Amino acid sequence: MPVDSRFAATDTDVIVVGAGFAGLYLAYRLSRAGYRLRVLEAAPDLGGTWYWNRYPGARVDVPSVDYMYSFDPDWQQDWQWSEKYATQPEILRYLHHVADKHDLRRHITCGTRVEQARWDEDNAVWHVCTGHDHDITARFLVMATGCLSVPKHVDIPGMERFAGEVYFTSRWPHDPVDFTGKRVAVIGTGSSGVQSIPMIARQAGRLVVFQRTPTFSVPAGNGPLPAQKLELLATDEAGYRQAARMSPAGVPMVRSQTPTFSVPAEERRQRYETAWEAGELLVLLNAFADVMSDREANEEFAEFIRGKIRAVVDDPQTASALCPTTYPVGSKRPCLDTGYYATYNLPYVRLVDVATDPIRGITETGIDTAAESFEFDALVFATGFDALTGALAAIDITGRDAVPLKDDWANGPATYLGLMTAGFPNLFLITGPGSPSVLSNMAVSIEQHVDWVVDCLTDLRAGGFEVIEPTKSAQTGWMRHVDDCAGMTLYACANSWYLGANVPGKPRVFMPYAGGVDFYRAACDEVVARDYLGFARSGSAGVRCNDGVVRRLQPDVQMLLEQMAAAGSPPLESMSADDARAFYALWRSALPPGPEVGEVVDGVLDGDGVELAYRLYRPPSAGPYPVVVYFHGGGCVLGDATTDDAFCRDLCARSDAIFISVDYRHAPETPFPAAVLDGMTAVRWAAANATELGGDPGRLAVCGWSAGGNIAAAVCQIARDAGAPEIVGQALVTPATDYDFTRKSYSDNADGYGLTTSAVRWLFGHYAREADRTDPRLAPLYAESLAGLPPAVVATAEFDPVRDEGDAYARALAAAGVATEHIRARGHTHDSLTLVGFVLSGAPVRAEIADALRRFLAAERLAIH
Ligand code: N01
Repeated sequence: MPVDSRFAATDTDVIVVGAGFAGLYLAYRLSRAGYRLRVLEAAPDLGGTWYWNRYPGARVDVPSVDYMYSFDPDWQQDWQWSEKYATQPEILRYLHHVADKHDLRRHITCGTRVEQARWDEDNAVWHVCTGHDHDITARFLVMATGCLSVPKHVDIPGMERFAGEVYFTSRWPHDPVDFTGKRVAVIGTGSSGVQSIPMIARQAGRLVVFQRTPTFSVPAGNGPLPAQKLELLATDEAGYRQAARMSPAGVPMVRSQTPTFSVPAEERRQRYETAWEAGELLVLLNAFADVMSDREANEEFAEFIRGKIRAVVDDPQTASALCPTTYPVGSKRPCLDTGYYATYNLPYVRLVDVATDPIRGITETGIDTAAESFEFDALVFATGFDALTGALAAIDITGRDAVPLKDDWANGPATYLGLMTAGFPNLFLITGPGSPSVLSNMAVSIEQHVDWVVDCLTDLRAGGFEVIEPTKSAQTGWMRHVDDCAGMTLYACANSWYLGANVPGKPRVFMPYAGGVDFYRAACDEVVARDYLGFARSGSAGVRCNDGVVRRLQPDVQMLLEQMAAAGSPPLESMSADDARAFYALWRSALPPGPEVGEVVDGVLDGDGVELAYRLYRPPSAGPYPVVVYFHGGGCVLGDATTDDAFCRDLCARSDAIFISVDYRHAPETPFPAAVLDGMTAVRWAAANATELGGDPGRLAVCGWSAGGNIAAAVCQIARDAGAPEIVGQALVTPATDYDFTRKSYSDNADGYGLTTSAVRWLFGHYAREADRTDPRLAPLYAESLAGLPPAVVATAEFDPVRDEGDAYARALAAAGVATEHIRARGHTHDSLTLVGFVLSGAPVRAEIADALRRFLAAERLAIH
């Protein structure tokens, strides 16, 4: 069933480059969907990475039962893995078995390297040139070229001089290599080195390992297939596979929600032990929620692993050299090993730390380092790959207007969903940069991509389209989201191949999608459900461009909103004020606790005959401190002095100031202006009692979130007009400043982002009357003048109903000559900045707010003293 086309006829409908795991599944799906296809493979046989990487010890590092196709549910009848982690020959046999069983070989041409691919705009076809056929045309080109398929060029001088045997783990000979009694060097200690070194040591007479960067490696605990997994599969295989698809990394697993330091040291140690004993990389990095995001948490875990290394390796100097200390665990891909560290206890195995004794060059007989000359019979290079983009760059691909892909990606790859790239119509990438790929179980990610691509071709055909291409803005938005995901992690802290840092001259860009397989899949599905959002399509049906950005929220904010939507919380406005308070208090108390501070004291302040409860946070440093009076959020209806606990702790620790969170009176019992009057009472009390509280009376600021921001702004105006107390700075976080419901943000962000417009109306209705609307104590934006107010930092959030009034207040302050820093928090919601420990992407914004407070408070100190 060829594609119905008004465009030029083509030799075939689809050309697939590569006959590895992805190419085989493409052949299966495309042939079943009725496409004419050709799979072109450079190697003499199918298998991709498993064809080439046949070095001794080569194994999968995801459990075998997870690393297989799920489209064929018959595996229990016709395929059984022999071990928890299968060897390369077994995996290759499996791929041959799949190809034979589903008659896929007839689509594959082996020994055929694709050298060039050119998009022909006039005829809407790809011209593909190979070493053999000069030109094959196809409507669609799918790159199933693998993420780790092009070996990195070895940049050690003298390579050509060595007279002995030379091997590359990524291009291992098919005939057995016998190292018996030989002097062997292995260069490189990534996964390939770690797997092959113990095997080579079994034969070699002498083995020297040249290590540039030590790795974190976990004992695989290889052996029989894990009984628990087998049982789950036997009971409900479909459910098991679905759980893998909806998991963070492609193996059924629940994302840890527990921050490391939220549990005592002994429990942490036990959890580390359990993760270690599991012998699974994905389990390891899921020991705690923040292993990959919090430097301190990561360091504790890294030290646990270093302890394991030191416990195995006898020689303390070698053990120390094998312990990674220069990058966080997980930021370079960890390894799974069998007896790796113990190998260094063998008397004829030696480690040379290239970091301290660099390789000068390769000689005719061996390797010279700065300090020593070594003689070898064989050199083994386990030096890695030009990852993720290497295989694409190896082909001369030119797109629209004859632009080469290499030039287009000169500053790093840019894709939409990791599936396509703007300017290159009908070119699909399987597990391309910008998708989870190497951070996930490749089998699951490959299947998802192949399914998406083939379903897309089917949808194009059904819709009368021939050509599809992402829009620039969709792609830019996606890449920003990819960056946002990576930005919440520690991945940038290592010189890894994830970043291209292993290849000299390669742009340093974090390439995979770090948000997780589950969230990634949701984005891909959403794009389709929204009629191919972010794509332009054309064909006999005409041209349809559905421009748009699929992910504009910060990734963790998106996850939180999805979780909340799934939990189905009732809307505030459906509750009584009391019920809403109880509900709100429960939700805020479930938040992670926030950082440690020096001291937390609950008290009651007595000012002007009004008693107000407060919670005081003192920094851990030595005082006296500046003092910040804080007003909590909750629309002047909900919340109390404790409901913003984590946020106050965070700001206290960051700004090194005392924070006093005040429990002002709430509506509807005591409506406007009670909250503002209480705010003034609290500020006067703090100014009068600063010294007794350990504070510095000359350095007083206010801060508030949401309705608390409104109070803080109003208090500054009242204090200015009264001439006292002196307030030296104001930090307003997503403040309400005029409750003008006609503003655009009230309609743009009416629903779906936590705080809804109807909830703001409900809160406003409890707090104030329409007649109060222009009172500056309710609507500080209505003040006659904003001149003379303390310097301000105003943080507004993109997806917040009250965004526009916060923006307007920041502009008005600046226009009135008030020193104003306006932070527009991209991808944030009304409350996400306050969700410390939950919304990591809020941390940089909180840091900016705290920095501003520090400056306000420090400047005042200089002026006074
Ligand atoms: O490659 P690598 P790999 N002088 O880049 C060193 C997958 N895989 O083939 O870290 C001296 O990790 C380099 O040092 P440094 C898996 O995803 C999976 O081992 O750059 N040393 C590093 O130690 C894996 O992560 C399995 O400082 C030099 C090593 O060589 C990925 O493939 C098995 C050097 C390269 O390590 C890549 O693993 C194998 C030089 N000039 C691979 N140049 C499974 O288990 C480089 N190095 C499924």
